[in-house]
Parts: sequence; structure tokens; C-alpha cells
Amino acid sequence: MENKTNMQYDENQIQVLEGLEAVRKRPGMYIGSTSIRGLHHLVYEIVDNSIDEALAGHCDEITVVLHPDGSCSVKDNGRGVPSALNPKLGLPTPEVIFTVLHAGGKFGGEGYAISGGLHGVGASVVNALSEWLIYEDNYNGEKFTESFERGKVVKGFEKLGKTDDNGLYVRFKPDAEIFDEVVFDYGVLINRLREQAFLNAGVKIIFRDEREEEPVENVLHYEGGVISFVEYLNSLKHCENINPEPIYITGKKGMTSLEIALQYNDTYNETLMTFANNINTVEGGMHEMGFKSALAKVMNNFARKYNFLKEADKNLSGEDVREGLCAVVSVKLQNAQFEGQTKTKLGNADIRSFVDSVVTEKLTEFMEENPSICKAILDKSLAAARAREAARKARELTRRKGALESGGLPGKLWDCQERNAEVTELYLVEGNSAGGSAKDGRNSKFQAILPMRGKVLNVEKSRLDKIYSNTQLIPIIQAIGCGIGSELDISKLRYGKIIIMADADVDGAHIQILLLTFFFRHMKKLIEDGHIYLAQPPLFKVFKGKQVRYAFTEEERDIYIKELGEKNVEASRYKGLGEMNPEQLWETTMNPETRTLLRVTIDDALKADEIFSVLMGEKVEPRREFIEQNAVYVTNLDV
Ligand code: 1YM
Repeated sequence: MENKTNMQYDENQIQVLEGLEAVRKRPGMYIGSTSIRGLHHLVYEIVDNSIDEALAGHCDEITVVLHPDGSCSVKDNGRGVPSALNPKLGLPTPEVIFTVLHAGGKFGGEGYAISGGLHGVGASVVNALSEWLIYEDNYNGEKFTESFERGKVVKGFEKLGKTDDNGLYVRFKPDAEIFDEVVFDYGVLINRLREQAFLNAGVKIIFRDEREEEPVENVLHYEGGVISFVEYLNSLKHCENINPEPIYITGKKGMTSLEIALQYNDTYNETLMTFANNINTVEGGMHEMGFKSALAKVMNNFARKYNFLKEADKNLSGEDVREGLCAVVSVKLQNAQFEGQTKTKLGNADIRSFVDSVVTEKLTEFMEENPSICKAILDKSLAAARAREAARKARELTRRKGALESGGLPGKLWDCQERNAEVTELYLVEGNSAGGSAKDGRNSKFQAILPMRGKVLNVEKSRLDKIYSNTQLIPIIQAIGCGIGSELDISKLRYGKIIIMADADVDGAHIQILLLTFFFRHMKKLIEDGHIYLAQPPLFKVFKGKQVRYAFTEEERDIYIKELGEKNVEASRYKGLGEMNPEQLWETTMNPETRTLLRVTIDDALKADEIFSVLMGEKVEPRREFIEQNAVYVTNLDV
């Protein structure tokens, strides 16, 4: 084969280069952002191509490796990419895929009925945003290769010889000139790969991290598909008394197909994950609406049939019948329309009635055949309805006392003068004495203090009605001002930053996790929009006479001891925030110029949900395991 590096640029190639230059100029337009999220997106784009090949029925194994040099490789055992020249561009097809914007499988042919891809631009974008990329294409008994730097060919298309292997291998190193962060997060990647393995039953995804001395390998392979997914999501929860096995529903009409698995557990939360063409439709859409309305309709029908509902005009609400529900809804369709802020809301209107009718029919059939499961679910839904009614009354009562109105602020709150939430901060402070120091040390122009005494209610084990009568949580809800749950109105938020300030010990960590559980379950938007923070008080005070340094780690403490000359230097560990006087607290933990705040994010709601379930849920064994595995953290906090 001719080496393309020596070729004259013709018109087509100039267009190609301009295309990839556009990607490098505005990467956000193609991969969402240049944050770590965008970085991971590169991996998804390449893996999605392999998944497409699996969906076309030609591939059942995908190997993803993180290499010590910062690169990532993906290999599938599909057909490989045809080596023939593309007639329009006069370039080998693999080169077209890696250099022409908007190429990729989407211009392929029949096999690509449901090809997804959030941005749908694939391999060429990954190539443009990589310091280097190399592929090996094992196609039809022959091996070809080509390499690129920042999207440009550096070693042209070349045949390496015969091979018994088949499938495409791609290895790329993300460009540090483009991304803020170039270190892949194993945890984030494995969650997404696991999700893909669940959604594509039978496809084996091998994921290896070779960056450590002892490589970690995970084989993600689930013959049960969405059923395995629901079992996995419920693995830390109790389901045996409600419905021990997930209920499975499928349907097909023309090129549109539907797969659902659902299983109730004994928690009060709802975990509903929906997918369209393997894309996680976080914002929901038509498939989700169809599912929810069918579920409510079917359960209300049975509630009537079994006399669970006494009054003719009363219905179980959608929320009632979804309490404790864990479900995965996956649709595959042609011409999927993705809408919404993050393009993760399925807009195809006809999917709604399709999902509704399949679920209505199949779920009715299941409930007819399994009356005891049906009644157990109805029992739970009815309890949820009663708790909802009790919560409404408790809320009214609290409201009548003025507690939830914006005018009625909690008595313990030391508010700030500023009213603009863009600058205001609320410190939730553990303990009254620390609360006092924080009050005296703060800048009262924009910093408000709410001291908290004792443990916060564990919301993982209580329904909404308990929250509305809880003396710890009500002041927090009041102070924040925007309501909770389905009534949350972010425009009423009184503070842009809500900062949890707890002691750096086990009790403090416990309070943090209880508060985070509460925010996660009932004020999730605050976390999603980046309003929740953790204060980072120092662990040590190192001093010699009037010279004082604050250390946040043991290493830092030792450095300061050396800096101050070691002789007559004293270092003491703070037992709690209460030990600091107001000036110290301001200087180390509250002054925006000098403090460190950790912003709480839900990069992976699933992971957070899992941790909360482990730490706060009913099962003791997983909790013990988690604490044992994370014991370093605990000892660090409590030496
Ligand atoms: C590690 C990433 O991209 N595999 C892959 C890509 C393709 C095919 C097979 C493929 C598709 C078709 C026919 C078709 C692509 N081919 C094209 C193009 N793995 C990875 N495996 N034969 C092979 O779509 O009809 C685009 S992607 F352009 F050839 F169609």
C-alpha cells in the first residue's frame, strides 16, 4: 500500500483536516466538555462502535485496557473494517472512519438500524482529540495498520500481512493540550462498561487496568441482560418478601423492541433506569412515561379487583406504586430523537403508546398468574399512599406553625445580611460550641450559620412523614428555603453554597454521610447543581511561640515541624472544631481566600446510591465489608 504521508493534499484531504481542526478548536461541541467526563467519553465512543458490531451479530467479546502510559485500547472480535478504498474520497475505509467527521458506522448500511452514540461522531473525534492513535484492523484474514497524531496521519495505511485474528484494535492517548484531566477513572469506566454488558446480554467485556503493578481485571458478562441488571441493583436490598425474582417483559413491533425487568425491594426509594439504543436517558422521555402510566394503571386495576381501595374515587398515585421499585427499561428503535438539556430525553412520541400497551398487557398477565406477589406489591403501595397522606398532614402542620414558609426561619439560625444566593453561604455546623465559634468567626455579610446538635435522622430508614416531624431536618429545610422532594423549587434557594462543617473524626464522618443521604434522597437537585460542599478543617496545629501553621495531613504536619526548626515546636491534633477559636476557624476553614472546600458531585448516582444503601440500609454484612475495605479512611480520621 502507498504511504499516504508523502501524498499531495487534494481537496478532500484539506476538508478532512479542516474538519478535525474544528473538533480541536471546539471539543465541547463534540464530546460535551473537556472535563474528566469528556475524557471518558472518548472511551465510550470507541466502545460504542464495538457494541454496534455486536448488535449487528458479528462480535461477542470486547477488551478494554488502561495502559501505564495513559493510553486506552479497545479490541473487538468483530469483522474488522473493510479495507477497500472509499470510492468518493479515494481513501481506505478505516482511514475515512478515523479522519472524516460524521463518518463512522452511521454511514454504513443495514446493520446499523439502532446505532446510538450520544454525539454520534465517533472515531474521528477521538482521533482528533488524541495525542496519538493507532489502529490495527484484522479484516478478512489480513492485518492493516495506520497511526495518527492529533488527528493527522503520521504513518499511512499499511498492510502488515496475513492474520487469523479478526476485529478492530484501537489504542489512543488523550491529548493533555485538550483535556483538563487525562487520568482515566477506573470506577467511572467500569460502571459504564458494566451497564453496556447488562444492556447487551451475552457480550463479554473484559476490562483491565494495567496502570498499577498488579493489574486489575474484571470480566463483565451477563447472559441475563436487564434481569441481571435489576438483580445487581437490588443485590444489597431485601426483595424476598415482595417479589423474589425480577419480572421480565419484552415486546417487538417492526424495528422497535422493548425489554424491561422490574423488582420491588423493601426500601422507600425508586430506582428507575431507562435506556434508548443503549444510551442512558437520564432525563426520561416517552418510553419512561409509557412505562409509568401502564404500571399505575395495572396496579390500580388490581387494587380495585382485590378491594384494596375502598373509596371509588381514590387511586394509588404513580409515586405510591413505584415505592421500592427497581426497574430497567430498555428500548431500541430507529431514528431515536434525543431532546432535553443534556440530549438524554427520548422524544419519539409513538414509543409511549408502544411501551404502555406492551407493559399493560404483559404485566396484567403476570399479576393474574401471581396473585400473592401482586398483593404484596399492593400492600407496599398502600402503605406508601398512607405515609404520603401522613406526610401531607405533617407538612401542613409544620407549615401552619410557620416552619416551612420562607418568612419562618429556624430560631437557631444566625443568618447573613446578603440576600443574593450567588454569594451567600450556609454552614451546617456540628455541635453548639463549634457553632458559636463559627458564628463569631464568620463574615456575617454573606455567611450564615446553623448549628446542629446530635445525630441527624437516617432518612434511608424513614418515610417522608418522619422527615416532616424531625427536629433536626426541619430547620435545615427551613433555612435552605426551597422545599424538598417533588415540591423542591430551586429558584427559592437562599444560599448558593451549603457547607457541611463536621469534625474530622468518625462521628463527623457519620453526620456528613447522614446529611448527604438526606440531600441525595430528597434534595438531589442541590447536589446535581453543585450547591453542596464539605468544609475541610485542619487536622493539626503546629506552633512555636507566636508562629502558627495549620496542617491538613500528617505529611504537612511534619513539613511544618521541620520548617519551624524542630526545636520547641509543638504539634497538636484538633479533637474537634470546638477547640478552635473563632479567628482560627475563620482563617483555616471559612475564609474563602484560604479555605479548601470539597464540592459534592453526583458523577455517578448509581455508585452513590450503592454506597448509601450499604452504609445506611438494612443489610449488615455488606456494610461491614465496606468499612473493612475502607478502613484506611476511618483510621485516618480517628487516630
Ligand atoms: C474498537 C472499535 O470500531 N469495530 C468495528 C467498526 C466497524 C465495523 C466492524 C463494520 C461495520 C460495517 C461493516 C457496516 C465499522 N465499519 C464502518 C464502515 N471497534 C470498531 N467493527 N463491516 C464492519 O457498518 O456495515 C464504520 S464502523 F465504515 F465500514 F462501515
